[in-house]
Amino acid sequence: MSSVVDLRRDGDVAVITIDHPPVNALSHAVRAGLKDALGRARDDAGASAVVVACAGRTFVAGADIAEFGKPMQPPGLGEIIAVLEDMPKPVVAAIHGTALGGGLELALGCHYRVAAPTARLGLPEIKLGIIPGAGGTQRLPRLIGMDKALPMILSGEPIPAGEAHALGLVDELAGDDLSAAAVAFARRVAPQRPLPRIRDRSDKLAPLRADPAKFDELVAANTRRTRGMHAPAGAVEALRAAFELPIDEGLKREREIFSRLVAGDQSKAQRYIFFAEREAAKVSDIPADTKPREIRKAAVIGAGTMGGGIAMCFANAGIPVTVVEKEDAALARGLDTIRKNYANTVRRGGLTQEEMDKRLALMAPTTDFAKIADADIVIEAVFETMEVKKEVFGLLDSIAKPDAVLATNTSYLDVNVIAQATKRPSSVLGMHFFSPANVMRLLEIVRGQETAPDVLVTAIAVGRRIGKVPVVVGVCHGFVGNRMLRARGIEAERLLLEGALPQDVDGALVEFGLPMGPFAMSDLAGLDVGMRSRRDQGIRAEIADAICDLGRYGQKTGRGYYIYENGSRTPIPDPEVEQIILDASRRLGIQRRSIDKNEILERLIFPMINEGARILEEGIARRPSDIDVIWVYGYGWPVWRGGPMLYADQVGLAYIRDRLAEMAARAKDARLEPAPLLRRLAAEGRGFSSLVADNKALA
Ligand code: 3H9
Repeated sequence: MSSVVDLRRDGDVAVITIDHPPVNALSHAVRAGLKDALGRARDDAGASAVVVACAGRTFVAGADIAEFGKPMQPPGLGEIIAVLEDMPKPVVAAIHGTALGGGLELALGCHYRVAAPTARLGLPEIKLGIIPGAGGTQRLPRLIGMDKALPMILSGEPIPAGEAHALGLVDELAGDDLSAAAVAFARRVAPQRPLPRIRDRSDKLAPLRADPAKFDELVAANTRRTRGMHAPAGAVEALRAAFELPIDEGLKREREIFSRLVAGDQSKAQRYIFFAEREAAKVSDIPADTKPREIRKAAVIGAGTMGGGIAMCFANAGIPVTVVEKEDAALARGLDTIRKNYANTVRRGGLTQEEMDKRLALMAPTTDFAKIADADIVIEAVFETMEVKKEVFGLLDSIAKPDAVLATNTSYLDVNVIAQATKRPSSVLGMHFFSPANVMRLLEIVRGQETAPDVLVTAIAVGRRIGKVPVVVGVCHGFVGNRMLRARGIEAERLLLEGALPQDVDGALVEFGLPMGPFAMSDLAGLDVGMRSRRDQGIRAEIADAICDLGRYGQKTGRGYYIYENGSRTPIPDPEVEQIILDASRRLGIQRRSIDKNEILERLIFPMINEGARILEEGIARRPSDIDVIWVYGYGWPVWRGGPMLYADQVGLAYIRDRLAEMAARAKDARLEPAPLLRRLAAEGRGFSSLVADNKALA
C-alpha cells in the first residue's frame, strides 16, 4: 500500500484518495501509488465504478514543480492517464479546491468530473514558462472547444466550477458533500457503455478543421502580452496540433514542446520565482506559532493616488475600509478617481456593475479622523515628508485601538523615526505598496527595530489576503526596490551626459524585457517627485533638474523626457530634450560618444546588482531571491529572466566585479566600487544563489 494514495470500497464503488499535503502535487510517490491503486480497482470484481478524490484542502494542484529539472522517475503522468482512459469501468474525478495543471489533466483522463461549487479548474503551466505536458492542450479543446480552451491555457487563469459546469468541463456540481455526490454519481453511471473518453471526441474541433483562420484570430487576440516569452508560442503550436493531428501524434508533439520548455532558462527562472515568492513571506527568527491579529476592518489615511489604490485593495478583498482625508474636496476627488477606476474595469468586462457597487459600499469616506477608532489596521498614505508623517502617527496613536496595526506607506523614509512618533512603536511597520496600488502585486513590508512579531505576521497575512506578494525588508533609505532604482537612475543620467538619448537608454531595457526604461518610468511617476526627493537630500541631477525647471513633469504635463500628444501615453522623442542634454554635456565639458546597447544595459543593471549586494550585506533583504521577487512584482523585471540577482549569477560575478571597477574608476564614484560581498563571492567563484535562505549565512 502507498502511504499517500489510499484505496477503499464504498459499497460497489472503489474510492481512491490522494493524501499528499500541502497541495497533493503529483510527486513520484503519488504517481506510483495512483498507478497501483488504479490497477487494483480495475481488477476488483466487486467494484463497478471508481472515484478519484483528494484529502486535505485541494484536489491535485499539479505536477510537483520541485521535481522538474531532475530525471523523471516512472510512471509518468501520461502513463497514468492512459491507464485511466482505458479503465473498463467508469472513473469519476471528485474535485474540490483547485484542480490545476497535471491535476486537471488527471481529471481530463477520467470519464466524468464532479466538482464542489467552490472549486477552481485551470492549466497555469504558462506561468511557469511551460505548457501542459500530460494532454491538457489536446483534451481541453476537444472537450470545451478551442475558443474557451485557448484563452485558459494562454492566460493560465483558472475558472470557477460553475463556469466549468456550463462549459461541460464539469459534469455535475456537488452539494455540501462532494464525496457522497461523487460516489452517487459513479453508481449512477456504472452501467454506462461505451465510456466517454475525451480522446474520442472531435465534434468541438470540426469547425476549426474547416476554417483554420479562426484559430489564427484566436491566437492574435490572446498573445498580445507575451513579448519575449517562449512558452506562449509553444502552447499555440501544441494547440494547433490538437485540430491538425490525430490525438496520439498531438500528445507526442505536446510532450516534445513541454520537454524543450522545461529544460530552458525561461522556465527555470519562472520556477525559481514561484518558490522565491513563497519564501519571501517567511521570517526565520519569528516563532512558528506566532498568530496574526484578526483583521476585520481597515482604514487608509489619504485618498490620493496611493491611498485610493490601497483602499481598493481592501474593498476588492471584501474588507470594509474607512478612507480619511483632511478636506471634503480632496476626499471627493479621491473617491471620484476610485469610482472611475472601477467603472473602467466594468467597461472592459473585468467586473460586474453589481460587484463594483458592492466594493464601493465597503468604503466609508470621511474627514473625521475619529472614525478610524474601530479599524484593526490603519495604513497611512499621506504626503511624503517626515514632519507630516510624524504628525499623522501622533494622531493615530491617540485614536486607534490598542491592538491596531499601524502601517506607513512611505517609500523612502525611516520607519523607526515614524514609529517613535507613537507610544507604541512595536505596533508600527511599513507597508510599501507600488503604484498603481490596486494593480501592482509587490508589497514591501518594512520591519522596524521594534516591530512586534505578531504585527509583522499580521501584515504578511493581510498582504496575501488582498492578493499581494509580501516581501519582508529592513529599514534604509528607499528600502530594497527604490534604493536599487536610484543606483540605476544615477547611471542613466550619466549615460545621457556621455552620449546616449532617453530613447536609447529606455530602448535597451525594453528590448531586455522590461515594460519601460528609467526615463519613460520617471515621466509616468511624475518628475516632480524625484525633484523634491533630490532637493530634500541636497542632490543635483544636471539633466533631470533642467527638464523640471521648464515645468515638464512628465505625462501629467504632456511633456517630460518625452512628449505625450493629446493625453496619449506613448512617449515621443523630443528635439528640445535632446538640446537640453547636448547643452548639459557641453556645460560639463563632456565629449559625447556613441554608446552601444550592451554598454547601456551593463551600466544600468550592474550598479543595481552592486546595490543589491550591499542590501544583502546590511541585512535589509534576507535572501537574494527576495530582491528578485521585488523586481519582478514591483518593477516589471521580466519573470522569465528571474530577477537581477539571478541574472547576476548567470552573467558571472567576476565579470560584473571587473566592469563595476572600471565604471567606478571612470566616473570617480565610490558607490560603483564592487561591494565587499560581490568581491568575496566572485573571488570564491560563487553566485548569490549559493547564499542560503537565512541572512545570518551572509556573515
Ligand atoms: C504541471 O502540472 C505540469 C503538467 O502539465 C505536466 C506534467 C507532466 N509543486 O501557494 P501556497 C507548495 S505544472 C510543488 O502557499 P495557497 C508551495 O511551494 C504545475 N510544490 O498555497 C508551498 O510550499 P511551502 C501546475 C507546490 O493555498 C505550499 O505548496 N500547477 C506546488 O496560497 C503551499 O502553496 C501550478 O502551477 C506544486 N505544484 O495556494 C499550481 N504547488 O509551504 C501551483 C504548491 O513550503 N500552485 N506547492 O512554501 C498554486 O498555484 C498554489 O500553490 C495553490 C495553493 C493555488 C495550489
